[in-house]
Amino acid sequence: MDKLAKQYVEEFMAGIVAKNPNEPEFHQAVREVAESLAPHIVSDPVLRKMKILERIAEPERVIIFRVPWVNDKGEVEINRGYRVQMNSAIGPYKGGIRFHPSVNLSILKFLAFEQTFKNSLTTLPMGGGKGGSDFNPKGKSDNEVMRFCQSFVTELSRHIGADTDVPAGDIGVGGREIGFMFGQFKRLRDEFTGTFTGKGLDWGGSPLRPEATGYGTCYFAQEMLATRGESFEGKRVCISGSGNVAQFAAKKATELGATVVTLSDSSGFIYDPDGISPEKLDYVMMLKNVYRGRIKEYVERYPSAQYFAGERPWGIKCDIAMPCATQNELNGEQAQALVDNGCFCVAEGANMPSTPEAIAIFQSNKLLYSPGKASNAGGVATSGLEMTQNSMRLKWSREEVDEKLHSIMKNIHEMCVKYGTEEDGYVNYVKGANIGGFMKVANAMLAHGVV
Ligand code: NDP
Ligand code: 2IT
Repeated sequence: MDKLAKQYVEEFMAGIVAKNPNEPEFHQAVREVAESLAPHIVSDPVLRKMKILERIAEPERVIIFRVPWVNDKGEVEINRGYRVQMNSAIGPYKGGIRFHPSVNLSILKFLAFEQTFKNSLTTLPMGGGKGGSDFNPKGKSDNEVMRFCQSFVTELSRHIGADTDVPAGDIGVGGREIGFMFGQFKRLRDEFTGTFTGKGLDWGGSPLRPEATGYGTCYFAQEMLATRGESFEGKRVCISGSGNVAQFAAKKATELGATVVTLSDSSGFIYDPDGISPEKLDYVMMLKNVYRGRIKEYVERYPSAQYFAGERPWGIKCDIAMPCATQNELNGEQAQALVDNGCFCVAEGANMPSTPEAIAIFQSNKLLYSPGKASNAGGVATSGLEMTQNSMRLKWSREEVDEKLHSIMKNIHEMCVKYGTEEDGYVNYVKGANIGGFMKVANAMLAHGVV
């Protein structure tokens, strides 16, 4: 980066940090984008004068609200609810809802910021948003989760709508929670519209939405691998997480001929040197989705596997790594361990799972490395397809949706190659995704005037 661009980044970030104190995840996400875009912005007087990036980094609206509910013991509990409506330049706010005790404004602002670029990359008309609560669904009964969701949506319903803001799932929010939220929303509004995505197949959901993030991440990885004449066939894959994204990434990677050897949760990871076969993965899905158990139970069922408490899977030898759990779950040291063990491709299923130090190591070693906003965009893209089906009041087949998802992931890859190819031919997918995602939003904002 030249001196002018560097100076722009530092001045811009000083403003962001001053205005948004104590929000490290938000600073991290914004800095990465600013570094990619700076050379472009300093050479474009219109972008600079119209303060496009400055405006993108300021949420259009943030809603914070009390979520009171009554637990099974009859006690009153109080959580905090949020919706960050980041950017609506190219479509209604769109993005998931996260229920996790760690949820705070910094995390939701980073996610909503990333979502704005990701949604633009899908080529579908969706703006960026994210919401959630510090509610912890772990150990809660279905009735408690329902009461919480009903209270959460009672307030959120004032701020969302099919043409305004369309929430979906994220960590701690899957089919069960979307069902409870949609049910309460429908009751309050007395309307049946596509205001949530990730709905059940019988009541407006899209085929393949549950699979879409994990499958899409594998489709994107396939495109990256193809640039080096490689594929998933015969490769060893380390996956972190064991939730929605991890499960379907494991399923597709296995279908494509790879051997998946790890899965994890926040307590530790399992290593199965024989590979997590389709039958074993069916067990994991039952364990996590129906019984809501812990991944360590895998080794009780399959004793040839090992469980490593309190550790992450990045020390296990693999060709391809797919972080699919949470932000900053892969640091510089772990990135170096992956590189030393011969890993040559990292496709992020989670949002911002690699720290800036880890990304620098992947890129300086010329790994195929894709940031979540490019490789995990299949989830929100299929949410966009769900919105389209809802508007048309019809349902496409699984095959039709899969074909569209596939072509969207290919398109995003092409966009990354177009904007991210460096002089030596190395594709910097971070730069490609940031510039590619920015262009459409910036052009729309320029057209709309100062709003
Ligand atoms: P789930 O709630 O289904 O699963 C989350 C998984 O990650 C669980 O295994 C969970 O373990 C683990 N995890 C969560 N928090 C932490 C933590 N702090 N440290 C270690 N492990 C953790 O969520 P998803 O699979 O939907 O989401 C995973 C990632 O993918 C997130 O980054 C999300 O933003 C991103 N994403 C999700 C999309 C979707 O469509 N669902 C779309 C695009 C991105 P435990 O059970 O112990 O908490
Ligand atoms: O991070 C994400 O892209 C999601 N959690 C999915 C958002 C969506 O609206 O489907």
